[in-house]
Amino acid sequence: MSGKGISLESIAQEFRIQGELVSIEGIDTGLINSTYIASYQLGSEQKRYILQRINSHVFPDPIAVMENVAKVIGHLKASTKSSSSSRSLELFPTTGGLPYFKEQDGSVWRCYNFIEGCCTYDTVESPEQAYQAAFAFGEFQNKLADLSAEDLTETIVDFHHTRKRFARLMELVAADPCGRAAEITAELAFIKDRESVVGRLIDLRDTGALPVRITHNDTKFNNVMVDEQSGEAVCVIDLDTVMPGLSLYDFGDLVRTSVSPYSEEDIEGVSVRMPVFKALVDGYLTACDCLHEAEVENLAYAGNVITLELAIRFLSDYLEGDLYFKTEREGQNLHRARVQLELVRQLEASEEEMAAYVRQWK
Ligand code: GN1
Ligand code: MG
Repeated sequence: MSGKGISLESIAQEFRIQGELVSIEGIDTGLINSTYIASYQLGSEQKRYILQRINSHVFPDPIAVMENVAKVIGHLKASTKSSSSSRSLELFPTTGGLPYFKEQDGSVWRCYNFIEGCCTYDTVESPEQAYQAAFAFGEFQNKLADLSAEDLTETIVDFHHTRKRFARLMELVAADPCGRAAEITAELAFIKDRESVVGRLIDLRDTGALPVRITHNDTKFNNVMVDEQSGEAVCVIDLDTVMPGLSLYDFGDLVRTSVSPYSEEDIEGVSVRMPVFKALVDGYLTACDCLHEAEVENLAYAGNVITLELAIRFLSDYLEGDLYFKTEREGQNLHRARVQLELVRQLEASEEEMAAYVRQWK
């Protein structure tokens, strides 16, 4: 069973896939959606597909999500700008021709190709890997530069509005719905000291200095498929949050998830590896030539803003009773927030050096 309604097998049958369904197994990936691998036999060949149920608590309008995803995939395919890879993410429609299947209970499912011979990594192991990932996201941004921000729906309103995320945290501290606010005094003081940072990018957007583009909005390092043999980035995945946004949040999230040698769950050894940061700038700017001056100027600060934002989001979820991010144990969101705040500290210490490197590019 899918957990709620009809069986996984029946859901798989809704999609236009050739061959005989052999197996479906759940995989543990991401903090939001439920993901399965469906294997099909076609002649002597086995092919795999990704089936996903969209989390409707996080995405209140999953159909708009799928319309956005389908538009972006179509645009990437039609782009005349050259591609570094021939493999890409594809959506398989339903037998009725839709890019999603809606179950009777309202759950929305979609089906992607499984990109064989590739994998994702949670942490960056070398500057070359960082370059590859940044190149892939830079290329993605470049190809979407001629898509109008009005063409896509803002599926999570104010997703990267760091100032509003900050305000929401303050509300939650005041309301303290789960009686946890007393545990976060130190974290809260640290965040309040950085109130000026939360508006840094949003204010530049509001004055028109930063353009609103179609962006990815979830550019974690592990959202890049990497060829297992060559180590080259093959394509960007997890397009759920493609919508109007700022390129700097995308670059920043790449910094957040790449510069430190450890994952989001590990607080020991959080640090900023400058060679990795430099490789991110090189990869991104080599692939993406559409950025405005104010976007390039702020590349060194973007990581800091979104890392603070993630700390705020993890803390807010902790105060609300862990309703948003998947957790396996109590206190996990608080722990994740602490990891992010440690990274903020480290990024602040490296800010001058990062800015000096970016200036060389201008
Ligand atoms: C969520 O589940 P995943 O890994 O795709 C979240 C991101 C966070 C990330 C932190 C829609 O992404 O914003 O940066 O967790 N996605 C959404 O790991 O909220
Ligand atoms: Mg995601």
